Amino acid sequence: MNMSKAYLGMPLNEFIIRCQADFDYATGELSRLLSHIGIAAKIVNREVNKAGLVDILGDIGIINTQGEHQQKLDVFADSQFIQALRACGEVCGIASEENNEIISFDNDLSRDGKYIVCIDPLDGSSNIDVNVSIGTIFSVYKRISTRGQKPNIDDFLQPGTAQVAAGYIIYGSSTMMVYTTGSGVHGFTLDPSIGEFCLSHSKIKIPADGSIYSVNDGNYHSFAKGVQHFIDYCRFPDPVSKINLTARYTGSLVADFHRNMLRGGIFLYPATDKNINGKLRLMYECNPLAWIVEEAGGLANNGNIRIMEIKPTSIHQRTPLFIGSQSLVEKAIYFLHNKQS
Ligand code: AHM
Ligand code: MG
Repeated sequence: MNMSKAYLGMPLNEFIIRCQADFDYATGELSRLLSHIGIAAKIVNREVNKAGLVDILGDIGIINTQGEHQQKLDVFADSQFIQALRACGEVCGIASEENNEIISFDNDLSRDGKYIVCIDPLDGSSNIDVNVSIGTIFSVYKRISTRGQKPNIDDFLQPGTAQVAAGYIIYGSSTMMVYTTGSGVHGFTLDPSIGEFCLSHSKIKIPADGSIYSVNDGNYHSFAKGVQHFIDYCRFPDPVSKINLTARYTGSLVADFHRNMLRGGIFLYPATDKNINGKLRLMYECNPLAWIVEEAGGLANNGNIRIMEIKPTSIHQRTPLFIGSQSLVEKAIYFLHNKQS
């Protein structure tokens, strides 16, 4: 199907249905699942937008599985996505950043569901209370276990290469949903006047090169030497090629990633003394963005292998991440391996 500019402005649900034939198994189940994610995203967006007006900002006094304080909006977003995915009937279970264990949906319809979902319902928690963009990141896999039964951990511990859909929602100056099912990356902007996500960015491609680097510079001294050399390279213009990189870092992965996707750049969260495996979670932060960036022509690597080839051993595992424009990720990997002293 030619997903040309002719589809610009088309509502998400209609676009998903029109593109259904692009899936290997066009039965409508994945389409329904994505539509339900879109509905939950609109509800979360509504709460995010009025967050300063109602009592939904702040910390609820509970530490989540990652040892981080849960914010009220985190918990709200988590319950909205759980509710939407349970209601759609295509999903038998989910893994969420906000819950220690996998959640199995124990009703007849869901038990028969073909898919599992890994989700970070509200990423960028430190930015929730200060009005900086935040996001949702999700990844969809076909279950391995038999339909009709409860899902098990093996359904979740699949490598990113097995994803059948991946996406993110950015609650920013406008709200966007960006996703791929393996036939390009498509972006939909929420039109608040009609309450619909409408196609605004068709077949997104990340520039092969870029001028932005996004890293928490405060961690510089606890990065490996190779990473420090790469950052030095980014900081100081190359006198020959006159490359002049710009630093941009919000502390919200989705916002940093989205900007770099559109403008060209690299986001890195390497291992640090405190987080020896990096900070970001493989299953619901790195894998979905890795597939999106590769589908858009970029790269995602942990310093040694493609993010999507990592064989997961636990649902909340972390990994170093180097993601973005091809030339910059290749350059970072080169520095990692060749500039260790
Ligand atoms: P969260 O899932 O608790 O929000 O943490 C993930 C966030 C990412 O959005 C962001 O890239 C990173 O943590 C920022 O971490 P740091 O504050 O260490 O730079
Ligand atoms: Mg997160």
